[in-house]
Amino acid sequence: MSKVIVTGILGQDGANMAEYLLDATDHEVVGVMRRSANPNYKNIESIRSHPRFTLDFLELNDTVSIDNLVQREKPDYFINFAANSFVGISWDMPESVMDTNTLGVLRCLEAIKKFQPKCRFYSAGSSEEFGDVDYSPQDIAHPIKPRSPYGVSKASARHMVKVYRESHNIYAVHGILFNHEGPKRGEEFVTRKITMGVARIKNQLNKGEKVTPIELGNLDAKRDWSDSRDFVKGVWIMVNQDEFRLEKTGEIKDYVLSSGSTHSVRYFVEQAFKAAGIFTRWTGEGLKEKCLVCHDPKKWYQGDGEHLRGSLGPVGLKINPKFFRPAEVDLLQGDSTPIREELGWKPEISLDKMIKDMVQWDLDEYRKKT
Ligand code: GDR
Repeated sequence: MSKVIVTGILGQDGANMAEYLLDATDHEVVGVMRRSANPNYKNIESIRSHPRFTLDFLELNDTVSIDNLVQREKPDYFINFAANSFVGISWDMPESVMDTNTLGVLRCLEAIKKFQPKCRFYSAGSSEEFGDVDYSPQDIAHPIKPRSPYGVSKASARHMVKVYRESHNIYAVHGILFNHEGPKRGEEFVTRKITMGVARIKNQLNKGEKVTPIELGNLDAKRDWSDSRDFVKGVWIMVNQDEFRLEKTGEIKDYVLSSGSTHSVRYFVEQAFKAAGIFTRWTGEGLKEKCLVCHDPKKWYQGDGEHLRGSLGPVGLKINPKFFRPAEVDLLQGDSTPIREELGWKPEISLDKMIKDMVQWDLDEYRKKT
């Protein structure tokens, strides 16, 4: 039995990783969180009292806390999902983002080097490292062209991991993960913001109440979305790639995880409303664009079925310029062929199934609250 440290345990990926390991392996899992005055344990409700699960603490900004954790727990694996993970906020606090996402990784690598050199390390990289992309789909060889302080922080961490792997012989991997979502997703990310808004609007329509629209920024951005529950399996394969590799090369490599398909934010909005049984119709352009919603689309048409009536259904979504970013990554689409062919990973949950799961989860949550 091995001991696996999973940082960021209260977040989506940390919680999914721990759930997966407790279910699929016999390893001990140490879930690691920051000390916080008001922690939210919702994502780990199902595993908190599991006999192979314990909670511990760490601050990525504090070398002493990382050194102590590694000395105390003596892990076989250290999977670091703790991060400042919201791209949008990274322009407002670039220094803190670099400190957590880049120096934090460096501090973990140093602690492993000093106290537990056989420990395997996973660093959570991002498609945001590709940024202003040159070609699609993006593979591991795509140039690093970040568009945000967040992207810079992850790209720097990637180089650091490589240096520690090559200079100090540490089994350290930096996975390039494209967007990954699910019911445990943080509420500030666009997918969860949409599915929570859809659940609210569904209830408002049902009760005949005034509809409060979802407010978003750029609807045309395209992302390669997958389900986090598929990705944590890929991460586990990456830190055990010597076991999974079909051809025994002895080489430790970084891999991309992605679905290979790309869709716009607008598509996600339409599918999320559809999953809740709500019809949508777009009107207006630019900042005036709106998405109308209703349960019965017949109300929207004249007799010939072509023209919108003067009085339209309620607005379910409108644009708010404050959600636009200073610089946008317009399109991401990943090429995960190497991990599929060399290590046998493949995703199992389709985008439409994931959207349905998220909407259903939020409808249930909304019902519990009201
Ligand atoms: P992203 O995820 O920046 O791709 O990073 P996010 O869900 O925040 O944005 C996706 C796209 O949606 C557009 N968008 C909005 N985004 C948010 N959050 N809120 C809005 O109101 C909104 N309106 C439009 C954004 O402009 C963007 O184009 C995620 C994070 O999980 C990173 O940590 C991770 O590394 C990458 O995915 C891969």
